[in-house]
Amino acid sequence: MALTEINFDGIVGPTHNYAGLSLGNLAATSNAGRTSHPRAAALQGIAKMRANLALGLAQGIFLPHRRPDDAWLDALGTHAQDADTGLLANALSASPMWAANAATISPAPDTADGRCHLTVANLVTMPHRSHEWQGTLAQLRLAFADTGHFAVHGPIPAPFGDEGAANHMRLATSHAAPGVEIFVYGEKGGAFPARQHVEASRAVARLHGLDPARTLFVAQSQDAIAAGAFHNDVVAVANGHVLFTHEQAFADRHGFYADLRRIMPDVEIVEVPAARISLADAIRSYLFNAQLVTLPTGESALILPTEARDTPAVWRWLQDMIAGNGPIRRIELVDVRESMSNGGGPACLRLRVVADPATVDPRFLVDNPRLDAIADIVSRHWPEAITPADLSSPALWEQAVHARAELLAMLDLRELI
Ligand code: SUG
Repeated sequence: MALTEINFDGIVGPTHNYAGLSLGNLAATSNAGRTSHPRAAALQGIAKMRANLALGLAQGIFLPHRRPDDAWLDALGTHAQDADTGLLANALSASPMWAANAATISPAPDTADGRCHLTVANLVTMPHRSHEWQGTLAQLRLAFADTGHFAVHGPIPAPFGDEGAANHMRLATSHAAPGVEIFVYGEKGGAFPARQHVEASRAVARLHGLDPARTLFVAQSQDAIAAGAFHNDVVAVANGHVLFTHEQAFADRHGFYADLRRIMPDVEIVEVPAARISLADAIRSYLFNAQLVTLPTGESALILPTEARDTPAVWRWLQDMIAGNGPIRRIELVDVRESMSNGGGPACLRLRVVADPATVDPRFLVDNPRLDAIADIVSRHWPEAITPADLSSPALWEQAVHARAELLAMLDLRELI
């Protein structure tokens, strides 16, 4: 079968909660202390996957990690029972759901050895995310074990922060054609941490064997980071030959667009002016944290969170775009509110891998019957609600470990336990 884009969504884990751990992520910090609904959150994610299947797209999954992360607490010389509340919250985060931060992917047509390269993201900037890579790497090594087609790399060493695909874009005339890979990094300074360091981006490009003539390193604008764009995928998204971006996403947009047009003359840049949609509205609505996908018909579609409809300036702009002659012809809305309240939109929840599905371990691919079986486990075992006080409850920790074990057993993935 030909190369195709597979979206791997992180299944929302049973400890999903609002602990406000992500400085610079305005949704997460403003919802700190709220009651979360892990069961509803996971079912929303499953409904999004079903909607993608209905559009004719290939769909995969990544599994929740073990929480609390006893191995991490152990390495810190403590245990869930006696860890302070801050460390415990960091050990309980369900943040692996945001699969866009799992790894950076360079599809086979872009790499020197003709294999798809994947580098697990080290996520070193945020403590609650810094212990994800081990659990992610274990899954990447299983899902992409076929070394004839895939090369899986370990994390870039600290202190060079790497946030994975959330700060990486690929443009190509078709999924199977050589692409232009764009690494978007944050400059140091500003009110909030810049999580993607250029040193990490350059290392990933070297490890993947990318052609320097088709690889760009682009700085995020300080304004975007200061407005809460802790990842580039909150202000820009690319697919096929379309770049959809906010006017203020990049430090030097004219230089970037010129470089891009030189490498890819037929690129279509859909730029949203700040005069139509402010950075604040773009970030509130997650307009750019959409999944920009190519449908089997060849049409481009934008899969948006319902917050885009609820933000008047954004909805007006989208209506105008659809009525016009642009390359994005269709919009679809999905409800992922529980994840959105932690700053994770539709695009954060998925990792795109361009590959032949026949080369991927089938346990990581889903159709509707498999999603039914996952939804059944979620409905029976995921907590309905978690309050801040619940985080120190041994009963919650036990339920979380048991719920995940049930899911892994059903999916025949016990080796991840
Ligand atoms: O890293 N939220 C995540 C959201 C990640 C969104 N991903 C992309 N944009 N691709 C983050 O900030 C909140 C968890 C908390 O605060 O408890 C959190 O980690």
